[in-house]
Amino acid sequence: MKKFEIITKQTLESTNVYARELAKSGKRRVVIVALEQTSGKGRMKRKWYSPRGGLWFSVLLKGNYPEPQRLNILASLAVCRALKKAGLKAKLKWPNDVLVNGRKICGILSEASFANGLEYVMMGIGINCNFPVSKLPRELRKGATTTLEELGKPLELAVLLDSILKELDRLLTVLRNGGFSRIKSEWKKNSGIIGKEVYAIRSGKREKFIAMDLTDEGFLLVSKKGKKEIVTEGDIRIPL
Ligand code: BT5
Repeated sequence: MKKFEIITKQTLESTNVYARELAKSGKRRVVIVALEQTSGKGRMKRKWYSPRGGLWFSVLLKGNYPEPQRLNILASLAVCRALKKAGLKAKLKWPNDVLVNGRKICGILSEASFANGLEYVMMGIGINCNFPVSKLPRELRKGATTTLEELGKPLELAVLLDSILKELDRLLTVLRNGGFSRIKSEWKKNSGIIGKEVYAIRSGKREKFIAMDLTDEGFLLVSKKGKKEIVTEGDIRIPL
């Protein structure tokens, strides 16, 4: 694997914000890890709670890389593979979640800068690891889980990080060799939603569809009464 430079900080506002600063200073292949984030970011200006014990990091890449939507697919698959190796029954949920037993264990925020063409991309990955779910706000506890809750024992963050970076590197190579369809089919196998009913939640509106496929851009292809539609943003909920 081509090496990543790894920078670790005790506390950061957000590893994605810090990565953006590093991108300006010319770094090309860096991983920024924070032991705790004070203002972790989710999509659409949402908050990501990042207490001590979790694995909070951003992977910054400069060069010819795919756009954030495809990166979300790739990064979530890398996390899924690594969590499975750690003994967890990880599943994928479009666009950017990894779940265990139906609960969110990981969220991903991929971003890019297009100032002069594609300048850089980053994948911000947050995994709830060595803390009890009671460290999260009450309203999130039912829908969230941590490796500690699932495994009943702590796991080594450095080992998990290394395993994710290896999987990411492998998947980036597959992608460079034109293999997004292979990534898509592994993603679909691990998502369990294809062919099933899902709710798409966009701009506060909820609509029921059948999930059909992933598009080559990493969007979700759905259908309703035989009419196909591409979901490019928002959230997916799986009916109970
Ligand atoms: C995400 O957004 O899931 C993307 C999260 C990305 C976090 C990483 S950590 C490293 C890097 N640095 C950052 O600042 N961010 C990235 P979204 O799909 O919008 O989900 C956000 C929603 O998940 C929130 O509105 C809450 O409902 C819920 N949530 C917040 N913190 C959580 C946690 N620790 N575990 C589970 N759910 C959480």
